[in-house]
Amino acid sequence: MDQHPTEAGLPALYREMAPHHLFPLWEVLHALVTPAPRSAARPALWRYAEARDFLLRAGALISAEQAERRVLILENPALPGTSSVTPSLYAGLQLILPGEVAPCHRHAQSALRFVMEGSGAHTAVDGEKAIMRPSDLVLTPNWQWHDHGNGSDAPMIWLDGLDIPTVRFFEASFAERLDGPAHPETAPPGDTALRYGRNLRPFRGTAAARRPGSRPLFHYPHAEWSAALDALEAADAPDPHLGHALEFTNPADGGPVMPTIAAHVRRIPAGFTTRARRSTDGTVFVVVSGSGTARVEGTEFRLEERDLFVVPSWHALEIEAGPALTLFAYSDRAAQEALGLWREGRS
Ligand code: GTQ
Repeated sequence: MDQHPTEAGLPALYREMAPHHLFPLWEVLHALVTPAPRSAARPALWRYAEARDFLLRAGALISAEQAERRVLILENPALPGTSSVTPSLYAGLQLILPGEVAPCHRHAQSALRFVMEGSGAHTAVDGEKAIMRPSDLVLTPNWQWHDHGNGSDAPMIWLDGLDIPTVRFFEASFAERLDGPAHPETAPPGDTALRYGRNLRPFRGTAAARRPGSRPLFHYPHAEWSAALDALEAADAPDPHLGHALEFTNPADGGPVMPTIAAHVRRIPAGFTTRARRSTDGTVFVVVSGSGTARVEGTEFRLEERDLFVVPSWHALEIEAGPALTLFAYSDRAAQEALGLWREGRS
């Protein structure tokens, strides 16, 4: 007896069901539940000098105030029209010219800033300025008021890393503008680091609770993280897959800097080549210093200082340093770990 029912009637059944918004899983199951990640994104590199040129041209045509945020989006070439660098993350280069202000707002999206160029402009978070220097990391966690200003005499450019596509996916976006360009000052610059930057957090119900106890810090200066990386390099052999790597943490819980975004720095010693490593968190990299080559699943990028590149989920990455390479990186690893999804593979 034939155990298999005839499949001849299926196309007709599909045609009849489709207007009722009903579809057969068995036709798509293996594309939905894949044995390993198949990223929709593609590896891509942006030369800083090229992007900077376009950004400065925009600076001559629109003010930071007019634009609200004068930013060029780094869009993944395989995700056109999505303003996404990976399916979950956004990247942009923001320019603030001397004397300009980017007005105060807050939103559900979490943001980090990594300074590419210039010194002395600020991001104010809930009314406290972080004075930004090259390669500093500054956070604006979700729903915290923030404005930017440039009191220096040179253009400031930083990388914006946000979870815009993640918030869009969850359909959870809220945003509002503050009346007036800037939040009133609530504390002098550096106040937060002095109070809570030494493994302390605000004690709830006291005057110290000006910052949220669960996420008190927002400024991770280059001087501090690079000293830590230097010490690590002097003391240890490099990890074969990562070189020397340190993650930025939230001192309140030792976890990633924000609920959706994790950030770290790496040092690949001169002449060292890392072994191939994959991870499920598509990652945006900035070349802080040095030069070398990144091989991303067959695509090769020559890396020069301040270039930016993206490695999609589960793409094997090998990095070869010429002179020692220092990299900054951010990804959605924080969200993936919270959801029990994050994995890596080392070969
Ligand atoms: O500085 O608040 O690149 O809200 C995109 C959205 C920057 C910001 C971006 C934003 C910001």
